[in-house]
Parts: sequence; C-alpha cells; structure tokens
Amino acid sequence: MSDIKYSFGLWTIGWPAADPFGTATRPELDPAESVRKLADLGAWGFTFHDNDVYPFGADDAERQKQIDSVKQAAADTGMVCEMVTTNTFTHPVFKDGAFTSNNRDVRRFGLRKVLRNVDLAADMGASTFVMWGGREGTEYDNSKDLNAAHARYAEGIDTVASYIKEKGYGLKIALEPKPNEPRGDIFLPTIGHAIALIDSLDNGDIVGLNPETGHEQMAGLNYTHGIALALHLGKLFHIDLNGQHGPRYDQDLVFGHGDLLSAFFTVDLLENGFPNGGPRYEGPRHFDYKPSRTEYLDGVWESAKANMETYDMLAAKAAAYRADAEVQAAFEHAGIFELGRSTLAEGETFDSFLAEADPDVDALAEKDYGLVRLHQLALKHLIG
Ligand code: GLT
Ligand code: MN
Ligand code: MN
Ligand code: MN
Repeated sequence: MSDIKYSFGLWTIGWPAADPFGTATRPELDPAESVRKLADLGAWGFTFHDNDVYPFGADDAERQKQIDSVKQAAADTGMVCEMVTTNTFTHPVFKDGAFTSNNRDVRRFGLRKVLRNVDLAADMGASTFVMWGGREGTEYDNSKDLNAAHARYAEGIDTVASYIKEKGYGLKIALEPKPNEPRGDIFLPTIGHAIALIDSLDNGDIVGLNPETGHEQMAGLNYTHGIALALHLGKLFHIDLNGQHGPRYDQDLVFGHGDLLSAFFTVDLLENGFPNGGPRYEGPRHFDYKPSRTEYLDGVWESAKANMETYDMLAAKAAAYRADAEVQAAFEHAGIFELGRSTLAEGETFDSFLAEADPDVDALAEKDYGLVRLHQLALKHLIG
C-alpha cells in the first residue's frame, strides 16, 4: 500500500449495524482491538467519540480503564489518535439538541460533556476536535426561536474554542455540516452555512470544517467544490471521506462506491492540488463510512481495506492524469492556467481600465474551450 496517511473513526468499523428497521447484525467490537486490527491493515491513525471508548455515564475508574486500553493499543502499534469528537446525539437527553436544545439544563450538560472531551482530546495528542451537531435542528419550523438557536450554537462553539485557548491546547475545531438525518433539518447544513457562522465567532481563527463527502451530496452539492472553497479560505481542517448516491438517506458507503467520478476529482485535488498551485490539504485521509448491514466481521475488515485500496487506485490514476502531456495541453487550451492570472493588472486604475476598448466579443463567443475533450481524457485515465 502507499504511504498516504489513512485514518478511520472507531465508530465506522465498530458499527453493529442496527438501523431504524432492524436490530444489530454484528457484535460490538472492542475499541483497542479495532485499533490493532486497523494498524494490521495499514492504517496510520484513528479517531473516536468519547462514547466509542467508554459508555455514557461511566464512572471515572471505568472511563480511565477504557482510555488506557486504547492508549496501549496505540502505543503498541504506532497508530496516531489524530482527532477526537463528542457524542452529543445518542442519549435521549440530546433529543432536542445539545448546544441548541430549548432546555438550558441540557445545553449546560452538553457543553460540559464537550469540554471534558476536549481535555481527553489533548491528552490523546489529537490535533483536531470535530463537532458534528447531528441533533442540532428541528422537525418543525416553529420548534425553536431560530435566531436564538443560531446564537446558542455560536455561543457553544465559541465557548469550546475559548476553553481550548485558555488551556493552551494545540487543538483546532472542525465543524461537520449535514443537511438532515437524524433531525428533519440540521443547523449548519452545508459547508457554506458553517463558514458563514464561523465568521461571526470571537475565536473563529481556530474553527474550521470537517466536510463529509456524502453529506454535501445529500444536499445535492459538489463535494470537491466545497472542500475547494474551504481550502481557499484556510478552513479545511479535516475531511470525512465516504460514498453516496445523490440526495437520499445518509449511505456512508465505502469511498468511491457512490459517485466515482466525483471521488476521482476529490482525490485529484487532495493529492495534486489546484492546477495553479494554492493552499493544500495536509491532514489525514480520514474515512467515515459504514460497513453495510449485510456484512459480518470479515466483511467489516474487507470494507475498511476497500476504502484505502480505492483511494490508492484513484491517487495513481490522478497522478497519471496530471502527468499526461495531452491533459496539460488541454488545460492550457481551456484557459485553466489563464484563470490563475488576476483579472486586473497590478496598479491598474479604474480610469484606464474603463477606457480600454472592448474585445471582439463575437470572436470570443466562438471560442471552443475543449472541456468535453478534457473531461473525456479524465475518463480515459479513470476507466480506460
Ligand atoms: C456520526 C455521523 C458522522 C460524524 C461522526 C462525528 S458521528 O456517525 O454520521 O458523519 O462524522 O460525530
Ligand atoms: Mn454520513
Ligand atoms: Mn455517519
Ligand atoms: Mn462524518
């Protein structure tokens, strides 16, 4: 396998596959054993929710015992705990949200659970703290004062960020957008919504994004465009890669098992960067998928391998695509390098700009960009 840094959430391979229509089809996995198994498969790191490692309501002794067992597995295998996140969605106390619940006692409890988990994240040596507000939302538009709900959401995120700063932890917060499921409508449904709210925070400098492939696609959006915007704004702190077939329930398929062409261009961006250079994503290639309910334990580990194998294959194809002289010539012909040039010249005045004669618009309108041919070249590299 390649030397790409792959990591997995312990809740992915650890999902026992209970769904709203049926009970679990697989046993619970021991988190420390999962870390060892992922290391055997060639993964570089792992991530977890507090309650992936110890049960909700565990006393301090039980909590520490479970944490130590995962730490031991990490020490034995060299696996890196790169991200930690908090479960503020499973327990019924969070049924109306954690940071945005109408009930102030619930909000204070949720915030305390998150702050305690920030301590754990720092203790584990993680660099990213993900916040997926799965229960922050509504089924009905009259359920909440929607201005107050956004204010409480911002207050909660800002409080966590200021706690990180006060403690001197080297952690960054990554918000994970999702349009719906489990709530009818979730707050911060897309990358763009999250970026807008981050902009309003006092401590927004350490708050960015953890976009998930399937979540943007559930909203009918283009994942590669979304992470490109986050990169452009210096806000792509982490990624959740998986597969999804368009707007429907959250499928959490293996990466590449949904929209394969989109996955190809995601990998092309992550591995090769923008054609004109610019910001790069340097973090781990993190998978947030679910082994399908039809699979038992062999199938769980096969599916974990499939994520890394698919990414490796796409990375090799994307490297060949970029190295192809015909592709580079097609980039040139299409004007992709020309787009890297600023529209106005340096020091140009409004007067001189406005005085310039217009170009021959009829000739420009007849220009052939060659984008279909360029896309066909990508397809040849992908499946040719
Ligand atoms: C949950 C969700 C994921 C989030 C995880 C982080 S948990 O499985 O569906 O998309 O990334 O809280
Ligand atoms: Mn998902
Ligand atoms: Mn999920
Ligand atoms: Mn996710």
